[in-house]
Amino acid sequence: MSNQALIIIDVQNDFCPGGALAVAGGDEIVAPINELQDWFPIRILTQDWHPADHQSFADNHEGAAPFSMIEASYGPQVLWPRHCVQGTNGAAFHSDLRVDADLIIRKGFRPEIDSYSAFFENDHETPTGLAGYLRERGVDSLVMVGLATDFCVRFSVVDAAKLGFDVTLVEDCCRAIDLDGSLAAAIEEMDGAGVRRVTMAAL
Ligand code: VGL
Ligand code: ZN
Repeated sequence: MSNQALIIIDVQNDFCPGGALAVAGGDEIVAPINELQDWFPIRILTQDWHPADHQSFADNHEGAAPFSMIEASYGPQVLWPRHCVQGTNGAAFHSDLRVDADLIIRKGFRPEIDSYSAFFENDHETPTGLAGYLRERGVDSLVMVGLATDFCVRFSVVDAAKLGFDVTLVEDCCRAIDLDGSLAAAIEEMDGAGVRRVTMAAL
């Protein structure tokens, strides 16, 4: 189907076991995602891509613990362990991931603002350009997978639905961080936004 695209969120070393912000089982989704890539002519990868002085890093805030919260100019922001620093091995895609997508969209490169969503930065108004790219290519239906279900995947699928795309989340091709109930909140929000949640077998 030419109007459908597969969006693969942040399948990077730092989100896989052994990485700086490891998501349990993050590496388990690589093989199924590669299989899924055979089914879609249009594939897009996202890559979390932070400068060393990024404000989402706990170690850029004196005395702040990883996973604590700050109030950023655009609202609450989790302080993460330093991860996905531009050009490092941690920011690289998992070495087994098939990387021949049409587009790689990098996000989180502005020091003062985090970007979970593939569509908007965390102020919910600065666009990444992805929506325009998809529209110009005539894409209206998205199948989305990746890491982490309750952060970058959540914000990406919800934004996609709000932008009017038909959105399907393949849940067994995602893994979650699950910080303070964030997975349950993510599922509730995705359901409310009209996102279809399926397994790969049901696709
Ligand atoms: C992510 C936290 C910080 C993600 C990225 O890809 O879900 N989570 N940066
Ligand atoms: Zn990040």
